[in-house]
Amino acid sequence: MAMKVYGLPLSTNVARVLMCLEEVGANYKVVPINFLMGEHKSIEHIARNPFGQVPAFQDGDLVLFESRTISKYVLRKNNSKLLKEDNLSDLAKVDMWLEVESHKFDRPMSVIIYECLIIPNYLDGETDVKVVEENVEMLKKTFDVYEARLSKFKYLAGDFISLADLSHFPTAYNLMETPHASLLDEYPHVKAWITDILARPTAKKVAEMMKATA
Ligand code: GS8
Repeated sequence: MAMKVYGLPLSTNVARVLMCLEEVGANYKVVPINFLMGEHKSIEHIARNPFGQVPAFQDGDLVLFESRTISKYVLRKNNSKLLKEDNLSDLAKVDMWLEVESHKFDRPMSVIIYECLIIPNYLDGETDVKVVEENVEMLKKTFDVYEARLSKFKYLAGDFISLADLSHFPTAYNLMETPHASLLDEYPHVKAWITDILARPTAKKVAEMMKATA
């Protein structure tokens, strides 16, 4: 039976899961959840994700939420090498950089995306420039660390690609659509690493799905 992902691919947290499903060639189906109709707050959806958010995920009787947990489940189920589960220290590094992605990259980027893309394009409002500047400063501190790391290793956890890298894909893809994409010119190793991730066939496929639902 096909696994089900509830949410629209344009949501970065949904796209993260889709990327993993594509990486392992899984049989899956996207079940759209319409935010404008408030479907994410419906009783049916709250039963899948008690925070009333997307994604939610179903594989038979198993129902999960939290995109990074779902991603790990999908990769483990398919014995993917993207978690490095056969090597305890590599796996610890994958987990560590995945935490960094969640707290030090995704956090400022979510605000930047909301202010620069969602507010003007979907909510007919104005970007709060001060809030964006504060979050760009936060992002730069993260990129300083990434630049140093990626000047020594090809990928974040080491010289192997992992979920820690791929997990950046949806938000990095959106960064390129904001006026702050040029920030990457100050970070050549980070720019090359993001270019490499975005060039993966799975990233291109999910990017098309994101565009189609934007
Ligand atoms: C965050 C989910 C989330 O913020 C995860 O799955 O990784 N830590 C969780 N989802 C947003 C959509 S952005 O992709 C969402 O559902 N927002 C609607 C809301 O909070 O009401």
